[in-house]
Amino acid sequence: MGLMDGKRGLVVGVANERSIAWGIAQSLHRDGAELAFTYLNESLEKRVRPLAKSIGSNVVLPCDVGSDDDIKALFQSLKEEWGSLDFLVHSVAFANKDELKGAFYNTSREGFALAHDISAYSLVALTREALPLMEGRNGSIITMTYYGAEKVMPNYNVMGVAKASLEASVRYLAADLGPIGHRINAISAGPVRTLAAAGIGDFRKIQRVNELRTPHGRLVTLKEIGGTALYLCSDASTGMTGEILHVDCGFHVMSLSINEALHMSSES
Ligand code: NAD
Ligand code: 0WE
Repeated sequence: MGLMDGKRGLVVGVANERSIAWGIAQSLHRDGAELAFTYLNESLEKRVRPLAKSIGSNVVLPCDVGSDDDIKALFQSLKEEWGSLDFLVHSVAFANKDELKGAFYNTSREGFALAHDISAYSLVALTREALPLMEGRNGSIITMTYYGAEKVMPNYNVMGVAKASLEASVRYLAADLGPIGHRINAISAGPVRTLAAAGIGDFRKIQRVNELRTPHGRLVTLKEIGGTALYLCSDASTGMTGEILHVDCGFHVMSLSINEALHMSSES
């Protein structure tokens, strides 16, 4: 008996075994969900297919979320394969690497549009195309966000602005989806060393500051993010929509690090 028995869902955003989307997929699978996956390009297909197979899934489809044609073809294939859908996991973000450092005002018009297109608009487009398959099934949609949407995070720059757009999109989509029985929520995760994070210069420092500032005194795990995703995709969370849940070991409730504050008072 699992929370997700009899439910089918699409997971968008697995690149490798360290992807947050893969952590989420494992949690959903453990509780009985049947999963389909997408991959961005052929080199990632080689990574995603074996991962999908390892949890008994052979529905693995291409999709660049920057392409309306890809998104339409994806849901056409899913319609033929399954006919219906109970949940959707959106775990995709992209900005030009050279705009994830330096001054935010140096963001180019194209870079700003690209970050918003791939990281925020894609949720709107995927939601729209998923709706016909979710009809009458009280579906659940989740997406991944980050604290840089709420507060300035050095170097996160245009991604922070795109995440703010993503979070507002969750609220507007929640209002659209409520009357037809579906829900949408976001998980705001603490820093995890994934492929997307590996491209960031000071990522180690960011993780260290998080360890020191969180009440837990450690970083969040993929399993913990997966557990929250399981809750949000399951009927355990039917009273919740439009919400942003922080799965960050409590980082966002702290102002100063307690360790730091104690250290200072002992010196005075
Ligand atoms: P990841 O690199 O494993 O996943 C990012 C995914 O986005 C990859 O699978 C990549 O193929 C996909 N992608 C990029 N451009 C795409 C496109 N045009 N079409 C389709 N797919 C595309 O890294 P991750 O850290 O697991 O990132 C997943 C999500 O989690 C992102 O939204 C990210 O912003 C968010 N997030 C990450 C962290 C972190 O510290 N790693 C923290 C909070 C939120
Ligand atoms: O959302 C993210 C990462 C998103 C991301 C990462 C990359 C790296 C490679 C988007 N686009 C790209 N483009 C690339 O070419 N995170 C929450 C992880 C992250 O990224 C940061 C962070 C944190 C945390 C960037 C700067 C500062 C902190």
